[in-house]
Amino acid sequence: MYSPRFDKRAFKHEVTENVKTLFRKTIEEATPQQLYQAVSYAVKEAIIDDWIATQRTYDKEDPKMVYYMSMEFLLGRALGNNLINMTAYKEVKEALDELGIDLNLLEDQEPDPALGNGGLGRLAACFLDSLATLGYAAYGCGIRYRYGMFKQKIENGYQVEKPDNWLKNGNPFELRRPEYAKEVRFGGNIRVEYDDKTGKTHFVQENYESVLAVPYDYPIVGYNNHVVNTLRIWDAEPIVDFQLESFDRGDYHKAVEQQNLAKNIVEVLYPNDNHYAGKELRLKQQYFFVSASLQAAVAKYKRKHDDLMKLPEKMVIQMNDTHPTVAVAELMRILLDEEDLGWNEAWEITTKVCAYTNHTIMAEALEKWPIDLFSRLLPRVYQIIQEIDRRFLIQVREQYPGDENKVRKMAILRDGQVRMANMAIVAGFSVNGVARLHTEILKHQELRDFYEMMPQKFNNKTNGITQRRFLMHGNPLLSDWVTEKLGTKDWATDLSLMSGLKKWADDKEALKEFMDIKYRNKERLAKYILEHNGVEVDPRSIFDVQVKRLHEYKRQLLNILHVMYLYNQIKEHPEKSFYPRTFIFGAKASAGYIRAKQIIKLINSVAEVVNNDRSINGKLKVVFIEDYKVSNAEIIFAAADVSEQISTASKEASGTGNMKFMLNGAPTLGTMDGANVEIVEEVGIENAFIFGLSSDEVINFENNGGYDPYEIYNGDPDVRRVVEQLVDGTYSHGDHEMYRDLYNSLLKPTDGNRADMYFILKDFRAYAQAQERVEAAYRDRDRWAKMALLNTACCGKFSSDRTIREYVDEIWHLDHIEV
Ligand code: 26Q
Repeated sequence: MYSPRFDKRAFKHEVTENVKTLFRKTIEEATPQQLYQAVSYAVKEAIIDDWIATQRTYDKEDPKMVYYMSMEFLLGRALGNNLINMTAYKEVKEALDELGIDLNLLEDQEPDPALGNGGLGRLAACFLDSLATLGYAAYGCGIRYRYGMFKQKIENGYQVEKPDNWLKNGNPFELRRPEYAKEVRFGGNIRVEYDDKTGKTHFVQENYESVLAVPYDYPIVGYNNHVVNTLRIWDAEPIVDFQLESFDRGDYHKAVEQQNLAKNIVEVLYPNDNHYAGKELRLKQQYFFVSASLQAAVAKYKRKHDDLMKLPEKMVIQMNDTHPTVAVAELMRILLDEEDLGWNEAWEITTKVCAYTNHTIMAEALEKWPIDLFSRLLPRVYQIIQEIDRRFLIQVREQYPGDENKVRKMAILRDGQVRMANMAIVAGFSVNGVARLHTEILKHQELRDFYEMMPQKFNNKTNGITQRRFLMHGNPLLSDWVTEKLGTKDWATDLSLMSGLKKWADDKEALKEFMDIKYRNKERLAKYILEHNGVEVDPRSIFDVQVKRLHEYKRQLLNILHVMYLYNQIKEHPEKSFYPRTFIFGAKASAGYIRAKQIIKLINSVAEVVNNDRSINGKLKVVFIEDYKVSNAEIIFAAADVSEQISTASKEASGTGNMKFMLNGAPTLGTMDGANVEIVEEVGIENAFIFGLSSDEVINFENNGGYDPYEIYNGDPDVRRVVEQLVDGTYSHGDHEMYRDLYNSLLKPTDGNRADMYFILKDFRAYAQAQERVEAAYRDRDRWAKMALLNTACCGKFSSDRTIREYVDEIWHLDHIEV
């Protein structure tokens, strides 16, 4: 078993001491924030010993390591999660109780480190948790943004973005490591030097600007195994000391510029989710952390080894989407220019080290950098990309003589752009999608030419989530119940054991306990909603939840149009029985995504009308939860009855929220998209509510110019009615223009897009019918309880532990370690 981490008395003493030395206060005098800090430092104390021991083990055993490179790590709060993974949560809670401190209140003092947008960033965080838990050597590599994802306020129904100054009270868990700082260079020109003696050519970057990348290390605590891995996020500092050097030399301008460059680079996370923005600063961010991370990785390797050809035996780089794919060319640069290898050697190493994960097929998310911008900022890296492209196209022409169409589609450099995905595929030894359907679409549609040329690179790794955060921490009641019913806590590291719950699926008593827990979690969420939104919701109503980033393809608009339809029904047929429902939304819209913001406003407008209509007796409530983030997500998943996963089929690469709902016993109401397909496969279609066009049907329509929404509009009076209500003032205090753009988007081609691009009207009737099936199922309490329980029981596949095992076995080939 586990050695006790916390001697209760010593821990209490330490907390008391910390409050004294940090704040010169007693426990009674300290503010909750100060207590949070004091407790966190005491917890960090305990982590540090394991951290040191883990790193010492790595030093000794020299295992192969994965560098998970990502622009985003959406970690969520550390304190509670660290205690869970140290298996010390309950003891610490007790110890604090004895000091008169409520651990939950302290946890709420911690700002969510929100260094990510949504799915891709949270996936990276789940992967780090699983890597540490399974005992693999891993580094997360990223950026220490001064401002993470913005905080969302809703003012007058509109989203307002507020800066997220998450570091303002310091960060107890991080460690600054100035001794590992690296210089990163931008711009200037490349001088070619020929060395007569060696016959070698050297490429020297001149007139560049540079910054100092300074790493901050963040402990990643494995579950119950003393492994502590590292997330290394980079801060930028000016390289020239402003006062003493440049200023005195009169080079004032350059000094100011470098100061600004350093400040700007890590200032803020781009809040775009699934959308490319060709901003120079974004490219600077990418190169900044990639270059620093690679310099550090190669230096680390060289401390122990001198044969660079064997680098692939000790490290693998996983590129989280195309955002860090400049790593390909940067590694080449380091090997060619700094390590003096020849092209063939450098290429052999690079192509054995780099692997790429694709997270989207949406055209607007593909990174294509203008060549002039790219080559100006990264002149040497650009030269290298030219050479990679040149050699690759020779191969294409060899394999497909005369097929210039292939060349056009597969080139890395084309039409004045650098296509990052193409570079990642050409250089990577592995290309993976994130759910089976998504990978199939990549192979046979989007990346077909590449798949035909190099099928061996393509593979699928269906996403997963960590049950430690999303069940043990987020849903302690259900967590304890599962442990009791299974007679073991081993599901914490082996989620397939959940299938043992199936035997309770017809046990009345067990089902009642299960639903009682759901009810208590709904009460907890109702309290949160009352405190944060001032709206009262009834925990006996069906909690129907859609929480995720706001995007047209995710179809929050379909959901709210359906709410408008239900409201019409209730008003028109007050005599008809209607099971009370609460529709809960949570979503941030990218700051510049106007239409997404209109949808948020619409949801809030519908909420205002519906929630204040006394005539419907509270049968329908609509709630928009402000500032959806990891910490409130944990509470929301635990309380959900219905999981809305209604993206236009083929558009959602995987989804991971869908898995978190399933884990917490909420059946999926969704399309056959992303990982929903595999969820249904695990739980059985009778335990989900599936509707709508298939991905093949969607793709077919798309290839044939779409469909005619007027067919539906004219043929279905219920649809026509809600669409008209967008412009008749019902939800806009008589303003007919407020939602005109949404109205137009459904019926007319706009900005070169097809009408109803996301098939909202086309799928509306099928969605409404699926919602009717939800209501019927919910009325039958036993049937519903069984369905809900079976969702929890069948979620085993969706642990990120399973995903990581697959990455390790099929891509990374890491050595297992024990501390
Ligand atoms: C790109 C260029 C410039 C600025 C921003 C971006 C950018 C940022 C974030 C592009 C895309 C993203 C995020 C994508 C994302 O979260 N994708 C989701 O990844 C999940 C994990 O694999 C999947 O489950 C989701 O289906 C997918 O949408």
